Parts: sequence; structure tokens; C-alpha cells
Amino acid sequence: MKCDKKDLLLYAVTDRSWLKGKTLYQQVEEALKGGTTFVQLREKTLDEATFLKEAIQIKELCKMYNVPFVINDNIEIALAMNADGVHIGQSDMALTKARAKLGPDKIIGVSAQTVEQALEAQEKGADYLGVGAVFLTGTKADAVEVSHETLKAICRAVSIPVVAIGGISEANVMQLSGTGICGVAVISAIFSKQDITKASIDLKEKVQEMVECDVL
Ligand code: TZP
Ligand code: MG
Repeated sequence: MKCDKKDLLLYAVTDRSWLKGKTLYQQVEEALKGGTTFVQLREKTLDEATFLKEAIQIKELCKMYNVPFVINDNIEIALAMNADGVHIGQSDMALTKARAKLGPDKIIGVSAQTVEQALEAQEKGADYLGVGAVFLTGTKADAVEVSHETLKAICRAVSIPVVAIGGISEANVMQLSGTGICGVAVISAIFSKQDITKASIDLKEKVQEMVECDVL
């Protein structure tokens, strides 16, 4: 399953630190019920066997909703459980290597913070870019800040779809209109909330509004 621009409208990135008694599976299901269009499993702490088991379950869940499912960083896990693709950072396994391992049909998303990185990722076969952090975020300690000017320049420079990430919420997402992004990737804006379904519905509505504003 390759991704389409519209699949990137509301991109949910998982984070075990917000579970608060729920399972990750339950959280992702709530997000999907709220219309989440893309899911990335981002695991920083699990052992391989548990990671693999969980990834398989969540992939099946996403499949029921016809939503693309990618794994952060771990190409071996993505291959082992036939994920729809991977998302890699600038310092993770090189894109060329990832593409060689995964083949042409899998989705590869790449994090980019500059126009140069964005162009290089496009050239080497990335399917979409994640650009951020576009706002202050408490979720990723080493997040690099990307100005809205740079975000706009990246969107203008590449033809592949771009999602913004980092500190995005229902309250600030409209500030991204006019940048050219086709969606937003979020962790805390949905997964820190008690009602993840409602948070997803409300944020998606705003993102839709922001994207439509952009094409006018
Ligand atoms: N990459 C750049 S910022 C970020 C990642 C993974 C964290 C996004 O989390 P939040 O809670 O949506 O700010
Ligand atoms: Mg990474």
C-alpha cells in the first residue's frame, strides 16, 4: 500500500508514555475511530519480540480501517511483519539502504529539517516527508525547531507530500495554513487526551479547514 496525499491528513504517531492504563492497541483503535488517516508505530523501549507481536496486531487493526501503517526506524521489524512501510530520521539507516531492503512498493517517510535534506530524500526515493518541530514540543527532547518559512520552502521545493510535526494542536494548527503541507503528524494532541476519538475528530476537522484554506 503506497500512500496518497489524503492519507497524510491526520497522521498519528504512537507513544507508550501516554497509555494511562490503556493498551497501545486500544489507543490506536480510538484514534482510528476518530478518523486518523495514517499510523506510525514509534517504539523506543520495547524488546524485539514484544515489539513484533504488537506491530502485527496494530497492523491488522489499521488494515480494518484501510489506513497505512508504518514502523519508526526499525526496518527489520517492518520487513518481518510486512508493514506498509517505515519512517526514518536523518540519522537512522540510510534511505538508499532502506529502499533497497524494502523494495519499490513500500512507503518510506523521511524526517527533514532543511530544504537540502528534503531534496535529497525526494531524490533518493522518499514517498513523503515529516518536517518539524514546527512548534515547541515536550514530546521529543532532541527535536530541532523548523521555522514556518523553512516549512514553506520545503513544500515548495519538493513534489512529494509533506506533513508537519511537533507541538501541533487544534489551537495552533491554523497557523500552518499557507505553508503547503498536506497534513499534520501528532502524538500528544490526540494520545494525551482522555477521549482520543473526540480529539482526533476535532483536530481532523481543523486540519481539513487548514488544508482547504491553503488551496484557496
Ligand atoms: N519529531 C519531531 S517533533 C516530534 C517528533 C517525533 C514529537 C511530536 O510530538 P507532539 O506531542 O505531537 O509534539
Ligand atoms: Mg528516528
